[in-house]
Amino acid sequence: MAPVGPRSGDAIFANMERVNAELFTLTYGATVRQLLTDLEEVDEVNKQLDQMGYNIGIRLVDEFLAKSNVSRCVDFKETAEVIAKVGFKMFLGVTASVTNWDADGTCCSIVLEDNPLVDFVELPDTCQGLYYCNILSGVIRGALEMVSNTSSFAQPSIPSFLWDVSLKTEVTWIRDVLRGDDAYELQVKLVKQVPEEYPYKDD
Ligand code: MYR
Repeated sequence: MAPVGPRSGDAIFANMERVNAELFTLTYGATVRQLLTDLEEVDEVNKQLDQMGYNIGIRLVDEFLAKSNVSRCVDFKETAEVIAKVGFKMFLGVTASVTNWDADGTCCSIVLEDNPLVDFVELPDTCQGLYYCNILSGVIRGALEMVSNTSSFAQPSIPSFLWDVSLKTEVTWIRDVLRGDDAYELQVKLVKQVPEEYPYKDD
């Protein structure tokens, strides 16, 4: 019989992390299931998941900045890398890669090989049009509205520390393993950069 003794802190934390991740995955699944019951139409569920993600995303940036050592990104390319490598790791426990940049650096894909949201998930035929992970597109869209890039918007008349730039994006699924594709791929398209001047005047 194997000796029974105190388990190392690392083992306990690893186990807690696994349990937390499973609980999160199951809770998300229960939320999607409830939305399907309540809203009946998969298109409505897709919209609702996106909106829930957006509401989370606009709040996530503060936590992200508080917990990470990341400072302001210089452009959209750096921001996309930070989301894929640091943001996904922090909030989902996996990293993603950024690919398929267009020529002017305003459109890219974030590709996830591993997606803990879909552990234990199999979609029935009645859910064919469902974007099960649509919460993620909303999270990215919301988070990007709250970040500010220092040099991507030039406004020479105002000192750079007095303005922020909100990034308005469209985020759409290109590939989805639950729909038979080989990976999860989100296209992130920068539509507009909106300068937000601080309401601050030094008289
Ligand atoms: C800045 O330029 O202000 C820093 C930009 C940091 C953006 C980080 C946003 C984190 C959102 C993570 C999304 C995770 C999805 C699961």
